[in-house]
Amino acid sequence: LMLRDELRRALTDGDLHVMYQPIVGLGDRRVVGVEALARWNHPRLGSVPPEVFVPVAERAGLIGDLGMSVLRRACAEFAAWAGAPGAYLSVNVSPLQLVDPQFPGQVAAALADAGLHPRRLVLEVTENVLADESEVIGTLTRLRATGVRVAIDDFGTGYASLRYLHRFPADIVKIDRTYVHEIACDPAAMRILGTLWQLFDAVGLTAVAEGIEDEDQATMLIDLGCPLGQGFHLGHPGPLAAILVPSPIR
Ligand code: G
Ligand code: G
Ligand code: MN
Ligand code: NA
Repeated sequence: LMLRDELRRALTDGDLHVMYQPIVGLGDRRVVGVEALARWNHPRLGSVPPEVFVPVAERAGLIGDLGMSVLRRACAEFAAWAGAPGAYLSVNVSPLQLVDPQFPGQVAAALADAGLHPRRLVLEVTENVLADESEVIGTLTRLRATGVRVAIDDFGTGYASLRYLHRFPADIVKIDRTYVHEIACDPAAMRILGTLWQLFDAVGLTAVAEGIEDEDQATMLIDLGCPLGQGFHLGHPGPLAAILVPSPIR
């Protein structure tokens, strides 16, 4: 059984679907955004995780199709969701998608077809894409000129230097969950995080702490001055309809 062929079939048959995890204000717990996460339920293999099928798609030259299929579906579902007006949709993008010159045009078409304003979309890229700078920076700059925003995903796990932190065209920075988990037991990690906000402010990045798994972590992050968070404690990935939004006070 070739996973590559199965994936190709899944793409044609539309077997991939999308789960959404809320991104919330740590102070008021209001939903400010949702991250789209691709899911594949194979009829015989059961659920195949993205850690497995994304690299397969990248090697098989299918990541462009897979990425656009996820993006188009997420835009359509998100546009039809009335749960959190003004919230943004955050979609993961492979570095390989960013070197395809057709990508910005495809994103614009997906947004237009869904009737979604570009400001409602955030594209998540890992800091490792910065390794081969020029092409990727050009693509991201073009996208941002249309209003689409960019998030640096898994911040702290790669090798982002100060130099590209201030040259990289981004709006949001997502602190990797390994850091978030360390702050509970490592005072040095906490002090480092506590000073990063100033740096992020200086370069105009809004921070999201990832992987928040309990209230202690949430409280510590609030004390450290982190505005936004995501994690199992704040909401698991699921269908959009399952995202509980605080009802307005009447
Ligand atoms: O959904 P989960 O937390 O299991 O995701 C595991 C990894 O797969 C994460 O690194 C996430 O960014 C990645 N991932 C999930 N959905 C997509 C997608 O649609 N495209 C890409 N490129 N990566 C994805
Ligand atoms: O790399 P990226 O940040 O896109 O990864 C998203 C992945 O993180 C998803 O697969 C999601 O299921 C997972 N995730 C989300 N919240 C938590 C959490 O609180 N703890 C852990 N361990 N994983 C989480
Ligand atoms: Mn992500
Ligand atoms: Na991440």
